[in-house]
Amino acid sequence: MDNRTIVEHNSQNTLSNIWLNIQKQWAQHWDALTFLIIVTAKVLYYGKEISPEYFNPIALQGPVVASILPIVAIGYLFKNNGRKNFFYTVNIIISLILFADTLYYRYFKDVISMGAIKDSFLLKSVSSSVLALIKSKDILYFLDIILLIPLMKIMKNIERKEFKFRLRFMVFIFIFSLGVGFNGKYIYKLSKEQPLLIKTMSNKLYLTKVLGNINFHAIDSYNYITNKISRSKKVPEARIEEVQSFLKEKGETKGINFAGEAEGKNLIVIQVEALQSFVVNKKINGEEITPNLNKWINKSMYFDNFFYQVAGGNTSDAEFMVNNSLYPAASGAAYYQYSGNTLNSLPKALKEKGYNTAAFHGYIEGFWNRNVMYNTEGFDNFHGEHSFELNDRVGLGLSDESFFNQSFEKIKELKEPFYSFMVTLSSHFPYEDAEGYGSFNVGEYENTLLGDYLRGIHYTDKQLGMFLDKIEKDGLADDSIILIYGDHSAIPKEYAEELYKFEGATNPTDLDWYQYQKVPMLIHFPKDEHKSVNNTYSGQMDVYPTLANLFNLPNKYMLGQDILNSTEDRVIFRNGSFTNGEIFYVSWSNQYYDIASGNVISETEELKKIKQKVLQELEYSDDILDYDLIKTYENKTQ
Ligand code: GP9
Ligand code: MN
Repeated sequence: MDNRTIVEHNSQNTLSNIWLNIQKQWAQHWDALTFLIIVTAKVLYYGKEISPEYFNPIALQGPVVASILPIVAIGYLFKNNGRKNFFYTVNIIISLILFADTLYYRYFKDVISMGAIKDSFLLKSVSSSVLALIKSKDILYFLDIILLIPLMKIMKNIERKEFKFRLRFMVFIFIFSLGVGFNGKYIYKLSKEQPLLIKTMSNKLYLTKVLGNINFHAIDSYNYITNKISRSKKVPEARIEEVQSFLKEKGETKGINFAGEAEGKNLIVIQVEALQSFVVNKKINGEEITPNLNKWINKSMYFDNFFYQVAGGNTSDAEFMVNNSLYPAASGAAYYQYSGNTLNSLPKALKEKGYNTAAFHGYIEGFWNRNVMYNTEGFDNFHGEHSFELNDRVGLGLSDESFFNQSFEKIKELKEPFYSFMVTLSSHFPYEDAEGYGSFNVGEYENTLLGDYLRGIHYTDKQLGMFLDKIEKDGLADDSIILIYGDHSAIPKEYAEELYKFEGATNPTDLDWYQYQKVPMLIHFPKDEHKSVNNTYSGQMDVYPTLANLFNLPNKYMLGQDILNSTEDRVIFRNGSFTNGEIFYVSWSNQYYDIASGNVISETEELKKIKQKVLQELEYSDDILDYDLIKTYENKTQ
């Protein structure tokens, strides 16, 4: 053999050695490898199904592989035969989950969560139309399961080494840590980019899009189980009674003003996205920002010291308070955390009186877990994105114009008396849809966030005005109580300077910040009766008790107060800040402000006591929700 032939021969040898080695390794780990490859492909395929327009296989690959690695690791705890069966079975389970999630997505544009499983009515609605939702391409989720059968037969004849448990355990530790480490990295990155997303689970679909289906279910199950565990401890009987007598005391102060005034009337509640008080009765270049709202304020009972009290659940917290008069969750969103609770919500109480109830919001049903929570709250119907024709888009989705027009038609179909709860969408942060909002000259505020907001809220005001005028013209306003309020802040704290400049506030303090956190609230009575301005310091927690008095509903489990019958100014915020109309306590700086002078004042014994009472009330609210106490109390009385 000459030298050249020797080199060729050697390299041929190395190549065939490598090839042999690959074959050996494949024979040894074929089940784990096929599982990893196939399941990754399926999860990615599902990702494309739910996000055809934004699907990014490269970005999603890392989180998906990382989420499968811990399962692969578990497989190595089994002996050869058991491992093969384990991977095959888990593959079937994951395929079924992906398939179910795909159908659920086609129906609800959301992912199945533990809450949705508990609230099985959601699954029922999907299963009733399941055939219509299946597409032939869905076979892709299951094709491999059939094709794997002959492969398993072939591989059965190829011998594999049986490793001792110690070695298998080491492999388990290695792969598991790898998976958890990478996963941790991805989840941490997301929690930095969107700090509240994982805690509030506001947008389950987005979470699934960026972390993959398996990670979503892992996080959702983790949240579900930890919540269950933390709430599984038995509440002492004494505490149950303490909270009950507190509630009783609150509920006993029955009002005489306007009592039962609205009984039998329809109720139309409109929650307006990011509507804040600082735009009311203001003009830019001689043009009113919210001419329609201003007009209706003059025809209604208007509350000009009304605050939003939302926390981590933002929009959904506003909905939660208005329909339940319980404080938002201490962390996360009540709409997600307490969706399995028994609640004594406004729609339920009205239902008891023979009302038909419906919620309207022209956006993805699963957002903020609405499709689960509206059922828990007892709404007969939820008209979400699916119920509307998406014929006009502004901002996040269906335009307020089209939303109001289509909702009007649906409301007219409702059997009276009814309660319709409407949540608008177009004036949503970052208010960038200048084209959709239409022309409104924001003058010197052009190219600022505030300017964009003013244009957005001007647009929404116009749509709101047209809707209200229609209701009036139609005669519906004569038989209805219309209540309108803003859900939360429009200008985030980072942009506070723009707001201060607009308001001409110099050297603003925390008190100023809070004073700009007011949102408009009005109650319109038929024939413009009771038009007035009420200056009581109040907030979203007080809507339900006020309506309870007007509609003669029982006030059993409410922590807010009836504004029309209370002389007490009182707003408690989730972070422990509060005001009684004279002083304002800011929890994050632990400072008290005198509202009249704007000065910081020192804590007195009396103020300290109020502060403690405030914290106690928040704790009571948490207990009611954490331990599902309304269910306990209701069971007791049965
Ligand atoms: C979308 C909407 C937005 O459904 O209600 O919620 P937000 O971001 O304002 O809390
Ligand atoms: Mn909102």
